[in-house]
Amino acid sequence: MLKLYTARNSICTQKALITLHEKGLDFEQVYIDLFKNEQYSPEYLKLNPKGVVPTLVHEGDVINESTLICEYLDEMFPEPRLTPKRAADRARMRLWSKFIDEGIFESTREISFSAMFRERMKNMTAEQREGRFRNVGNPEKRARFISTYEEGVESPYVFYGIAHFEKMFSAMDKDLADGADWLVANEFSLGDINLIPFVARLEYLDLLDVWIAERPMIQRWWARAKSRPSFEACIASKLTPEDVAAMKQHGGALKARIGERRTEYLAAFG
Ligand SMILES: N[C@@H](CCC(=O)N[C@@H](CS)C(=O)NCC(=O)O)C(=O)O
Repeated sequence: MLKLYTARNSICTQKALITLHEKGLDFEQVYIDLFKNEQYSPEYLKLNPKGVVPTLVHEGDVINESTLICEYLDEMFPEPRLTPKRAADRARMRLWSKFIDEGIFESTREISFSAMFRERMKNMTAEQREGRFRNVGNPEKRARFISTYEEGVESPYVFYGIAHFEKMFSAMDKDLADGADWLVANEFSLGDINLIPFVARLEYLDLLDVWIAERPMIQRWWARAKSRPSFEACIASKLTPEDVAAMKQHGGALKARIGERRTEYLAAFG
C-alpha cells in the first residue's frame, strides 16, 4: 500500500498527487497540519528529517522530496509512462525538475508567503510564529521566512523569485516555440507535472499574467494542463471557495508591485 503524507494546498504535494492520479494509483493520505507545526513532531521527523511534506511510504521504504517521489512512482508503476523513452529526453525532463528544485520552489514559497501566509501569521502568537520559523537547523530557510514575513513584497527574496520565474517562463517559451503540446518530446511527462502546481499557484494568486500575458505558447500549454482530469482532482477540487478568494485577494493586491519589480529585473538583467 502507498501512503502519502500531505498538507492542504501544498505545491510540492500536488506534484505527487498528480503523478498518482495520472497513474490511477490508490493510496492512503495522512494530513500534516503545517500551521500546527505537526511537521516537526519527532515521529514525522523520523520519516522526513527536513520536516516537510510530501513523504511517500511504500512497502517499508520511505521516499522524501517530491521530484524523487514522482520518479519513484514512475519507476515502480510504469504505466502510463511519465518519463520519455530516450535518455537525452529524460535529461531534458530533469532540467525542468531542476528548475523547480533550484529556485522555483523557494520563489513560489516566498511570493505566496509575502502575499498570503504572512497575513495568516500576523494573527499567530509569537510562540506559534517562532515554531513556524523553526526549520530543523536550516538558517537560510529561516532568513527567507523572516524576511518575507517582515518585508513582504519588498523582500529581496521576492525579487530573486521574480527573476527565477522570468528565467523559467523564458525557457518554456523557447521549448514550446515549435508548436509542441508538452515540454519534452511532445509527450506529457514529469517535466510538465513538475511545473503545473507552481504555475497554478501563480494563477490563483492572480499573478500569472505578469509573466505570461505576452507568451501565447505558454498560455496554450497552460490551458492543456488545466484540462487534464488530474488538475481538477488534485488541485482545483481540493481548494475551498475561501482559499481561492483569499489567494486572489492577497496576490492581486501585490500584482502591480510584482510587475514593477519584474520590469526592474528585466532592465538590470534581462
Ligand atoms: N524540496 C522539497 C520541499 C518540500 C517543502 O518544503 N514542502 C513544504 C510544503 S509545499 C513544507 O512542508 N513546508 C513546511 C515547513 O517549511 O515548515 C520537496 O519538493 O519535497
